[in-house]
Amino acid sequence: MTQLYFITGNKGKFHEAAEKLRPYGYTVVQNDIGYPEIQAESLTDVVTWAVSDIQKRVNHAFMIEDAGLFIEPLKGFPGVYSKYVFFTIGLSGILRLLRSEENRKAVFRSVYAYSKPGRKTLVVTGECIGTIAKQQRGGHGFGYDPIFIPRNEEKTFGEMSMEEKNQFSHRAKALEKLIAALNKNK
Ligand code: ITT
Repeated sequence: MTQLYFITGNKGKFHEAAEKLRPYGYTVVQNDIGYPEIQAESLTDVVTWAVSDIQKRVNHAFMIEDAGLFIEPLKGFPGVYSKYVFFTIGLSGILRLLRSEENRKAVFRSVYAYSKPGRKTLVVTGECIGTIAKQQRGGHGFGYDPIFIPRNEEKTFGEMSMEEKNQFSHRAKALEKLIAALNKNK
């Protein structure tokens, strides 16, 4: 088993990544050392900047992720502000903003960066298209999971097991690309 250090303070993200990567022969180790997140317009800018900051303090391989929910009728909000919005207005605040809105299209995005001393940093992305539910449903997962229904599904992510969510989530897609890139760069 190869160890992969995942620098994150989010247990939900860590558990999903650990479960997704286990069958590929990777053991994911959570490392919660924290890092500054700049205010930027894209998730990729946030991870790229964070990688250069972490590289000054960490001298082994690591990966980080920035993720967010982009809601079409809200012009992409909360997007890069997903964490702040989750802890302020929360899911009920988002549902209130969409109360009289027919268009409920949204997309979850995930960007992973993998850094190894002496190697070029790998950056991969994953997306999951779907809609925002009329109300919160389900107690699984974390964050916005109870209000997000992936395309072609009836259940919210909150009503799915981790195994189910991991078949097609934004995080799962990004991690599949990361595995492919790591195998190619071995
Ligand atoms: P880090 O320490 O890894 O930065 P974080 O909680 O700040 O953890 P992100 O910035 O990547 O994570 O994500 C922003 C927010 O988006 C996060 O707090 C969640 O509320 C939400 N989020 C991210 N991925 C999600 C998912 O798969 N399901 C539901 N909500 C998610």
